[in-house]
Amino acid sequence: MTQDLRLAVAAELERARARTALLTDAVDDNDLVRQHSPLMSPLVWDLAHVGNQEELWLVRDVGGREPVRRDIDELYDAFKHPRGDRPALPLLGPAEARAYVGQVRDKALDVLDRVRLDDGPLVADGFAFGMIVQHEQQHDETMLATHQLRTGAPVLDAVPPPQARVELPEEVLVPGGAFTMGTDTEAWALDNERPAHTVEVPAFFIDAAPVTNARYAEFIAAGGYDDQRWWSERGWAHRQAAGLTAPQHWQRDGDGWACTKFGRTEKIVPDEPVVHVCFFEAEAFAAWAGRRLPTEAEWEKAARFDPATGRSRRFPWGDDAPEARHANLGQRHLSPAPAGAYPDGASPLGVHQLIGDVWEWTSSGFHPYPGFRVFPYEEYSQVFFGGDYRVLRGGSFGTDAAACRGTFRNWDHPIRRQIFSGFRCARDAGPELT
Ligand code: AVJ
Ligand code: FE
Repeated sequence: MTQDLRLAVAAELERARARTALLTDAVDDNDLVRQHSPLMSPLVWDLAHVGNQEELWLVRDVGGREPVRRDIDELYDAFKHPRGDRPALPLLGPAEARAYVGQVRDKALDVLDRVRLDDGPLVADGFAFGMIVQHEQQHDETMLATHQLRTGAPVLDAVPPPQARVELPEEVLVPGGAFTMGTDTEAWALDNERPAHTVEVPAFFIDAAPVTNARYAEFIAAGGYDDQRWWSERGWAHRQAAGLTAPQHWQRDGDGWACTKFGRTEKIVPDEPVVHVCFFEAEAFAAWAGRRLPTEAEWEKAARFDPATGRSRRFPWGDDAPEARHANLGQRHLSPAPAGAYPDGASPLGVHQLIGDVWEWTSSGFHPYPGFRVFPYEEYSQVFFGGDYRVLRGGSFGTDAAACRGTFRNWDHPIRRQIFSGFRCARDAGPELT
């Protein structure tokens, strides 16, 4: 590894830690150890878990060093204790957890200084460090979702997202034909994004932007939540059992709607993407609108396919790393941005806001690509393949650029909506356009 790469890795580790500190220093100790929802860990668990993963991979595995704490691995193993049980565990307290992650970080930086970065696939291109950066950023997004579920006075601040700058068409035609899905060249891509492979995708139309609050409110006003026709069998059963009537965090406000964002209640912004809907709600909206959700392959083709060259790009706008003008990422804003706010991030075909704003539900389950190889551990992806999950793509306003790219795959249960989840619709183009 070159000195430049070492410096870049250290900067990414530091950036992730600054965000972790912001999310955990914003609340008092009582709020750190409390459970804000049975779906979430106490924030203090995420904090020490981030340090424990860093210790396991960077300090012990890459560095070959002695454990910082050999007694706590089990407490912070996500597979040993479901989130709902974590508050009752003998967890490190706030001060202990902060001291622990600091000690681990000091050792990890020392390992980074001394490691030979050409010493095998785990460290090639700084992969193990990149994996740990992404892991911390993913937990930071999870902690941000916990903040959204927290009650009480607001503690997070951010400037509002940019306004719409362009008018968008309803939908865009993506021509039929083969494209390259997944990657062999993205240095920090996780195992489930590999390998690159060719997929035949017939022509389809896809929304130019995610479905907005205004459109979603029309679905509600049209009685969409009470009309079984639009819902799958499982979706309807869940709608009934959970009593769903609107996205999470929405409340009636006169004859309109308000929503609460991180402790502040405001009128819904009509042209912002709808957020906090589950897969079943997305599916029902699409059926009501005479559309369907895109498959994962369709989403990735819309995001990466360059019709001029036939090649797949890293991002909709090209191969350059995300900048603030491209996409609403990284918790710079505490909200998705209105449709048309990021013309610089559009794909060559004119599909907007694929990256950032809201995670987008696709109709696809979570499966390995042909030729998949576990790397470096089964518990990241392999154990989830074929489970009751749907793939989400593109990242949200709470996703950091380090954990977001055109190939990045997220997944969750179809009933979940505490994540920053929205969607866009698609439809078949028909043979005459293929
Ligand atoms: C890929 C976002 C589903 O948060 O459960 C964090 C990422 N894996 N620690 C999750 C992850 C292990 C994962 N998701
Ligand atoms: Fe984790």
